[in-house]
Amino acid sequence: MLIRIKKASDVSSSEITSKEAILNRRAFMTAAAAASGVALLPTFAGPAFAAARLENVKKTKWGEAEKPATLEGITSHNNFYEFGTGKSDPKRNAHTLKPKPWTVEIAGHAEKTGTFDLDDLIRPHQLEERIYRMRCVEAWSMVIPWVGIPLGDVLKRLGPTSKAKYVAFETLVDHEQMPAQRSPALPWPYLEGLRMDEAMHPLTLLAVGIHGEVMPNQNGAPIRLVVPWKYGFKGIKSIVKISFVEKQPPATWNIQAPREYGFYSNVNPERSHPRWSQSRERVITGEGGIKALFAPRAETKMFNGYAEEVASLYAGMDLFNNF
Ligand SMILES: Nc1nc2c(c(=O)[nH]1)N[C@H]1C(S)=C(S)[C@@H](COP(=O)(O)O)O[C@H]1N2
Ligand SMILES: [Mo]
Repeated sequence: MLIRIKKASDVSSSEITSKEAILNRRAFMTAAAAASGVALLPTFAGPAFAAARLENVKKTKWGEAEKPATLEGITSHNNFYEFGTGKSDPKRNAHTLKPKPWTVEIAGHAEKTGTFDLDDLIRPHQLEERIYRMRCVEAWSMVIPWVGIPLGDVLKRLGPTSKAKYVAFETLVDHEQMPAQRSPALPWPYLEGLRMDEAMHPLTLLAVGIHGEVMPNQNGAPIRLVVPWKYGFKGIKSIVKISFVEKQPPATWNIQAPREYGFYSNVNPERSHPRWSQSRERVITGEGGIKALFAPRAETKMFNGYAEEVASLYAGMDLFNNF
Protein backbone atom coordinates (compact mmCIF):
# COMPACT_ATOMS: atom_id res chain seq x y z
CA MET A 1 0.00 0.00 0.00
CA LEU A 2 1.05 3.57 -0.37
CA ILE A 3 0.40 4.12 3.29
CA ARG A 4 3.69 4.58 5.06
CA ILE A 5 4.03 1.98 7.73
CA LYS A 6 6.71 0.81 10.04
CA LYS A 7 7.21 -2.64 11.41
CA ALA A 8 5.88 -3.31 14.89
CA SER A 9 9.48 -4.00 15.92
CA ASP A 10 10.46 -0.41 15.01
CA VAL A 11 8.00 1.05 17.47
CA SER A 12 9.20 2.29 20.84
CA SER A 13 7.25 0.88 23.77
CA SER A 14 5.74 4.28 24.56
CA GLU A 15 4.02 4.31 21.18
CA ILE A 16 2.30 1.01 21.69
CA THR A 17 -1.35 1.52 22.39
CA SER A 18 -1.80 -1.10 25.06
CA LYS A 19 -0.53 -4.31 26.50
CA GLU A 20 -3.54 -6.00 24.95
CA ALA A 21 -2.29 -4.94 21.54
CA ILE A 22 0.97 -6.82 22.08
CA LEU A 23 -0.69 -9.84 23.61
CA ASN A 24 -3.21 -9.93 20.85
CA ARG A 25 -0.59 -9.65 18.13
CA ARG A 26 1.21 -12.62 19.65
CA ALA A 27 -1.99 -14.63 20.06
CA PHE A 28 -3.04 -13.75 16.53
CA MET A 29 0.29 -14.85 15.06
CA THR A 30 0.23 -18.06 17.07
CA ALA A 31 -3.30 -18.84 15.94
CA ALA A 32 -2.47 -18.00 12.35
CA ALA A 33 0.64 -20.16 12.43
CA ALA A 34 -1.27 -23.04 14.00
CA ALA A 35 -4.05 -22.75 11.43
CA SER A 36 -1.64 -22.83 8.50
CA GLY A 37 0.46 -25.59 10.04
CA VAL A 38 3.69 -23.60 10.08
CA ALA A 39 5.94 -23.33 13.09
CA LEU A 40 6.02 -19.92 14.74
CA LEU A 41 9.57 -18.77 14.10
CA PRO A 42 10.85 -15.56 15.66
CA THR A 43 11.34 -14.11 12.17
CA PHE A 44 7.84 -15.04 11.04
CA ALA A 45 6.17 -12.02 9.47
CA GLY A 46 3.95 -13.18 6.63
CA PRO A 47 2.12 -10.29 4.99
CA ALA A 48 -1.27 -11.36 6.26
CA PHE A 49 -0.23 -11.54 9.90
CA ALA A 50 2.31 -8.78 10.46
CA ALA A 51 0.84 -6.05 12.59
CA ALA A 52 2.28 -2.68 11.61
CA ARG A 53 1.82 0.84 12.94
CA LEU A 54 0.35 3.50 10.68
CA GLU A 55 2.40 6.70 10.56
CA ASN A 56 1.26 10.30 10.38
CA VAL A 57 -2.19 9.80 11.86
CA LYS A 58 -3.93 13.00 12.98
CA LYS A 59 -5.90 12.74 16.24
CA THR A 60 -9.41 14.21 16.09
CA LYS A 61 -12.06 15.25 18.59
CA TRP A 62 -14.32 12.36 17.58
CA GLY A 63 -14.91 10.09 20.55
CA GLU A 64 -12.05 11.58 22.53
CA ALA A 65 -14.02 11.10 25.75
CA GLU A 66 -14.85 7.45 24.97
CA LYS A 67 -12.90 4.42 26.13
CA PRO A 68 -12.19 2.25 23.08
CA ALA A 69 -12.61 -1.51 23.22
CA THR A 70 -9.32 -3.44 23.30
CA LEU A 71 -7.69 -4.55 20.05
CA GLU A 72 -8.24 -8.10 21.32
CA GLY A 73 -11.99 -7.45 21.62
CA ILE A 74 -12.26 -5.68 18.26
CA THR A 75 -10.41 -8.48 16.41
CA SER A 76 -12.05 -11.46 18.14
CA HIS A 77 -15.81 -10.89 17.76
CA ASN A 78 -16.51 -10.20 14.10
CA ASN A 79 -19.02 -10.59 11.32
CA PHE A 80 -17.27 -11.41 8.04
CA TYR A 81 -19.18 -14.24 6.36
CA GLU A 82 -16.48 -14.64 3.69
CA PHE A 83 -14.55 -16.39 6.50
CA GLY A 84 -17.44 -18.19 8.20
CA THR A 85 -20.68 -17.29 9.94
CA GLY A 86 -19.47 -17.64 13.56
CA LYS A 87 -18.22 -14.61 15.50
CA SER A 88 -14.83 -16.25 16.10
CA ASP A 89 -14.43 -17.60 12.53
CA PRO A 90 -12.92 -14.43 10.97
CA LYS A 91 -10.12 -14.28 13.54
CA ARG A 92 -9.30 -17.93 12.94
CA ASN A 93 -9.66 -17.94 9.15
CA ALA A 94 -8.87 -14.49 7.73
CA HIS A 95 -5.11 -15.16 7.47
CA THR A 96 -5.72 -16.34 3.87
CA LEU A 97 -6.63 -12.81 2.76
CA LYS A 98 -3.79 -11.00 0.96
CA PRO A 99 -4.45 -7.27 1.44
CA LYS A 100 -1.31 -6.09 -0.33
CA PRO A 101 -1.05 -5.16 -3.14
CA TRP A 102 -4.71 -4.15 -3.58
CA THR A 103 -6.55 -2.38 -6.35
CA VAL A 104 -9.96 -0.68 -6.33
CA GLU A 105 -12.04 -0.25 -9.48
CA ILE A 106 -13.86 3.07 -9.79
CA ALA A 107 -16.83 2.90 -12.14
CA GLY A 108 -19.92 4.77 -13.23
CA HIS A 109 -20.78 8.45 -13.34
CA ALA A 110 -17.49 10.16 -12.54
CA GLU A 111 -14.72 11.95 -14.45
CA LYS A 112 -12.02 9.61 -13.19
CA THR A 113 -12.80 5.92 -13.52
CA GLY A 114 -10.62 2.83 -13.90
CA THR A 115 -8.55 0.59 -11.70
CA PHE A 116 -6.45 2.33 -9.06
CA ASP A 117 -3.80 1.04 -6.74
CA LEU A 118 -5.22 1.54 -3.25
CA ASP A 119 -2.13 3.54 -2.30
CA ASP A 120 -2.82 6.05 -5.08
CA LEU A 121 -6.38 6.57 -3.86
CA ILE A 122 -5.31 7.12 -0.25
CA ARG A 123 -1.98 8.97 -0.61
CA PRO A 124 -3.31 12.52 -1.15
CA HIS A 125 -5.30 12.40 2.09
CA GLN A 126 -4.42 12.92 5.74
CA LEU A 127 -5.05 9.81 7.84
CA GLU A 128 -7.21 10.58 10.87
CA GLU A 129 -8.12 8.70 14.01
CA ARG A 130 -11.86 8.73 14.74
CA ILE A 131 -13.20 6.93 17.78
CA TYR A 132 -16.74 5.87 16.87
CA ARG A 133 -19.34 3.84 18.72
CA MET A 134 -20.41 1.08 16.33
CA ARG A 135 -23.77 -0.70 16.65
CA CYS A 136 -24.36 -4.13 15.09
CA VAL A 137 -27.94 -4.99 14.10
CA GLU A 138 -27.57 -7.97 16.47
CA ALA A 139 -27.88 -5.55 19.44
CA TRP A 140 -24.21 -5.36 20.47
CA SER A 141 -21.87 -2.41 20.18
CA MET A 142 -18.18 -1.58 20.44
CA VAL A 143 -16.21 1.65 20.62
CA ILE A 144 -13.61 1.44 17.84
CA PRO A 145 -10.68 3.80 17.21
CA TRP A 146 -10.62 3.76 13.41
CA VAL A 147 -7.83 5.16 11.27
CA GLY A 148 -9.07 6.36 7.91
CA ILE A 149 -10.01 9.20 5.64
CA PRO A 150 -13.41 10.76 4.97
CA LEU A 151 -14.98 8.87 2.05
CA GLY A 152 -16.34 12.16 0.66
CA ASP A 153 -12.81 13.56 0.19
CA VAL A 154 -11.87 10.56 -1.95
CA LEU A 155 -15.12 10.69 -3.94
CA LYS A 156 -14.75 14.42 -4.65
CA ARG A 157 -11.34 13.88 -6.23
CA LEU A 158 -12.92 11.36 -8.62
CA GLY A 159 -15.32 14.00 -9.93
CA PRO A 160 -18.81 12.53 -9.66
CA THR A 161 -21.22 13.87 -12.31
CA SER A 162 -24.79 15.08 -11.71
CA LYS A 163 -26.06 11.57 -12.58
CA ALA A 164 -24.31 10.11 -9.52
CA LYS A 165 -27.14 9.79 -6.96
CA TYR A 166 -25.84 6.78 -5.04
CA VAL A 167 -22.51 5.06 -4.37
CA ALA A 168 -22.29 1.25 -4.62
CA PHE A 169 -19.58 -0.88 -2.99
CA GLU A 170 -18.41 -4.47 -3.59
CA THR A 171 -16.23 -6.84 -1.58
CA LEU A 172 -13.61 -9.12 -3.16
CA VAL A 173 -14.75 -12.50 -4.52
CA ASP A 174 -11.89 -15.03 -4.37
CA HIS A 175 -12.38 -18.60 -3.23
CA GLU A 176 -8.68 -18.99 -2.41
CA GLN A 177 -8.45 -15.89 -0.24
CA MET A 178 -11.99 -16.17 1.14
CA PRO A 179 -12.62 -19.91 1.41
CA ALA A 180 -16.07 -19.62 3.01
CA GLN A 181 -17.29 -18.10 -0.27
CA ARG A 182 -17.40 -21.71 -1.50
CA SER A 183 -20.51 -21.96 0.66
CA PRO A 184 -23.63 -20.04 -0.34
CA ALA A 185 -24.15 -18.50 3.12
CA LEU A 186 -24.73 -15.21 1.29
CA PRO A 187 -24.82 -14.33 -2.40
CA TRP A 188 -21.31 -13.10 -3.31
CA PRO A 189 -19.98 -10.49 -3.69
CA TYR A 190 -21.15 -8.77 -0.51
CA LEU A 191 -22.72 -5.50 -1.71
CA GLU A 192 -23.60 -2.22 -0.03
CA GLY A 193 -24.72 1.25 -1.01
CA LEU A 194 -25.17 4.77 0.27
CA ARG A 195 -27.12 7.74 -0.97
CA MET A 196 -24.73 10.41 -2.32
CA ASP A 197 -25.30 12.79 0.62
CA GLU A 198 -24.66 9.96 3.11
CA ALA A 199 -21.47 9.03 1.27
CA MET A 200 -20.33 12.68 1.30
CA HIS A 201 -21.13 13.21 4.99
CA PRO A 202 -17.95 14.06 6.91
CA LEU A 203 -18.60 11.27 9.47
CA THR A 204 -18.41 8.56 6.77
CA LEU A 205 -14.97 6.97 6.57
CA LEU A 206 -12.91 4.69 4.43
CA ALA A 207 -10.93 2.96 7.16
CA VAL A 208 -7.45 1.47 6.80
CA GLY A 209 -6.61 0.76 10.43
CA ILE A 210 -7.67 0.23 14.05
CA HIS A 211 -5.85 1.31 17.24
CA GLY A 212 -3.11 2.82 15.06
CA GLU A 213 -2.40 -0.56 13.41
CA VAL A 214 -2.89 -1.48 9.76
CA MET A 215 -6.40 -2.93 9.38
CA PRO A 216 -6.51 -6.51 10.71
CA ASN A 217 -7.75 -8.94 8.04
CA GLN A 218 -10.82 -9.96 10.06
CA ASN A 219 -11.96 -6.32 10.26
CA GLY A 220 -11.90 -5.82 6.48
CA ALA A 221 -8.32 -5.28 5.31
CA PRO A 222 -7.06 -3.36 3.52
CA ILE A 223 -10.01 -0.95 3.21
CA ARG A 224 -13.58 -0.93 4.55
CA LEU A 225 -16.47 1.42 4.96
CA VAL A 226 -17.45 2.92 8.35
CA VAL A 227 -20.82 4.68 8.76
CA PRO A 228 -21.29 5.19 12.50
CA TRP A 229 -25.00 6.15 12.53
CA LYS A 230 -26.00 2.97 10.66
CA TYR A 231 -26.02 -0.69 11.69
CA GLY A 232 -22.66 -2.42 11.27
CA PHE A 233 -23.64 -4.36 8.16
CA LYS A 234 -23.35 -1.12 6.10
CA GLY A 235 -19.63 -1.25 6.88
CA ILE A 236 -18.64 -3.37 3.89
CA LYS A 237 -15.19 -4.92 4.19
CA SER A 238 -12.27 -5.55 1.79
CA ILE A 239 -13.69 -3.26 -0.91
CA VAL A 240 -12.58 -3.86 -4.53
CA LYS A 241 -15.12 -1.73 -6.42
CA ILE A 242 -16.81 1.64 -5.90
CA SER A 243 -19.42 2.76 -8.45
CA PHE A 244 -21.26 6.05 -8.90
CA VAL A 245 -24.80 5.07 -9.90
CA GLU A 246 -28.15 6.67 -10.68
CA LYS A 247 -30.48 4.23 -8.91
CA GLN A 248 -30.47 2.81 -5.38
CA PRO A 249 -27.98 -0.09 -5.57
CA PRO A 250 -28.55 -3.57 -4.14
CA ALA A 251 -27.32 -4.20 -0.57
CA THR A 252 -26.64 -7.77 0.56
CA TRP A 253 -28.72 -8.03 3.74
CA ASN A 254 -31.54 -6.04 2.18
CA ILE A 255 -31.71 -8.55 -0.71
CA GLN A 256 -31.39 -11.50 1.66
CA ALA A 257 -34.13 -10.49 4.09
CA PRO A 258 -35.88 -7.28 3.04
CA ARG A 259 -38.35 -7.38 5.94
CA GLU A 260 -35.51 -7.51 8.45
CA TYR A 261 -32.85 -5.23 6.93
CA GLY A 262 -33.70 -2.07 5.02
CA PHE A 263 -31.51 -0.12 2.62
CA TYR A 264 -31.12 2.80 5.02
CA SER A 265 -30.06 0.69 8.01
CA ASN A 266 -30.14 3.75 10.27
CA VAL A 267 -29.94 2.89 13.94
CA ASN A 268 -33.49 3.49 15.17
CA PRO A 269 -34.26 2.06 18.62
CA GLU A 270 -38.00 2.43 17.97
CA ARG A 271 -38.04 0.13 14.98
CA SER A 272 -37.67 -3.42 16.32
CA HIS A 273 -36.13 -6.15 14.25
CA PRO A 274 -38.96 -8.66 13.56
CA ARG A 275 -37.22 -11.13 15.90
CA TRP A 276 -35.80 -8.87 18.64
CA SER A 277 -35.92 -5.40 20.17
CA GLN A 278 -33.42 -2.74 19.09
CA SER A 279 -33.94 -0.55 22.15
CA ARG A 280 -30.84 -1.76 24.03
CA GLU A 281 -27.36 -3.06 23.21
CA ARG A 282 -24.62 -5.13 24.85
CA VAL A 283 -21.47 -3.05 25.06
CA ILE A 284 -18.47 -5.22 24.24
CA THR A 285 -15.25 -3.79 25.69
CA GLY A 286 -12.98 -6.79 25.19
CA GLU A 287 -11.93 -6.58 28.82
CA GLY A 288 -11.91 -9.76 30.87
CA GLY A 289 -12.33 -11.91 27.77
CA ILE A 290 -14.98 -11.31 25.16
CA LYS A 291 -18.03 -12.52 27.12
CA ALA A 292 -20.40 -10.83 24.71
CA LEU A 293 -23.41 -12.45 26.29
CA PHE A 294 -22.62 -11.01 29.71
CA ALA A 295 -21.60 -7.54 28.53
CA PRO A 296 -23.34 -4.62 30.27
CA ARG A 297 -26.34 -3.23 28.42
CA ALA A 298 -26.95 0.36 27.38
CA GLU A 299 -29.88 2.19 25.83
CA THR A 300 -29.56 2.42 22.06
CA LYS A 301 -29.74 6.01 20.82
CA MET A 302 -31.36 7.34 17.66
CA PHE A 303 -28.77 7.40 14.88
CA ASN A 304 -26.51 5.60 17.32
CA GLY A 305 -25.93 8.91 19.16
CA TYR A 306 -24.98 10.88 16.01
CA ALA A 307 -28.39 12.59 15.54
CA GLU A 308 -26.94 16.08 15.88
CA GLU A 309 -24.66 15.40 12.91
CA VAL A 310 -26.93 13.41 10.60
CA ALA A 311 -30.64 13.91 11.42
CA SER A 312 -30.89 16.70 8.82
CA LEU A 313 -30.06 14.20 6.04
CA TYR A 314 -33.43 12.56 6.69
CA ALA A 315 -35.61 15.62 7.35
CA GLY A 316 -39.19 14.85 6.33
CA MET A 317 -38.48 11.15 5.74
CA ASP A 318 -40.47 8.42 7.47
CA LEU A 319 -37.70 6.52 9.23
CA PHE A 320 -39.99 3.78 10.47
CA ASN A 321 -40.91 2.63 6.97
CA ASN A 322 -37.57 3.66 5.45
CA PHE A 323 -35.57 1.54 7.90
N1 LIG B 1 -17.79 -8.18 3.14
C1 LIG B 1 -18.41 -8.18 4.32
N2 LIG B 1 -18.52 -7.02 4.99
C2 LIG B 1 -19.17 -7.00 6.19
C3 LIG B 1 -19.77 -8.17 6.74
C4 LIG B 1 -19.63 -9.38 5.99
O1 LIG B 1 -20.10 -10.46 6.39
N3 LIG B 1 -18.94 -9.34 4.80
N4 LIG B 1 -20.46 -8.10 7.93
C5 LIG B 1 -20.98 -6.78 8.35
C6 LIG B 1 -21.50 -6.74 9.72
S1 LIG B 1 -23.00 -7.49 10.00
C7 LIG B 1 -20.88 -6.05 10.73
S2 LIG B 1 -21.57 -5.89 12.28
C8 LIG B 1 -19.53 -5.44 10.51
C9 LIG B 1 -18.56 -5.95 11.56
O2 LIG B 1 -17.33 -5.28 11.47
P1 LIG B 1 -16.18 -5.65 12.54
O3 LIG B 1 -15.96 -7.11 12.47
O4 LIG B 1 -14.98 -4.85 12.08
O5 LIG B 1 -16.66 -5.21 13.89
O6 LIG B 1 -18.99 -5.75 9.22
C10 LIG B 1 -19.93 -5.68 8.15
N5 LIG B 1 -19.25 -5.80 6.88
MO1 LIG C 1 -23.78 -6.64 12.11
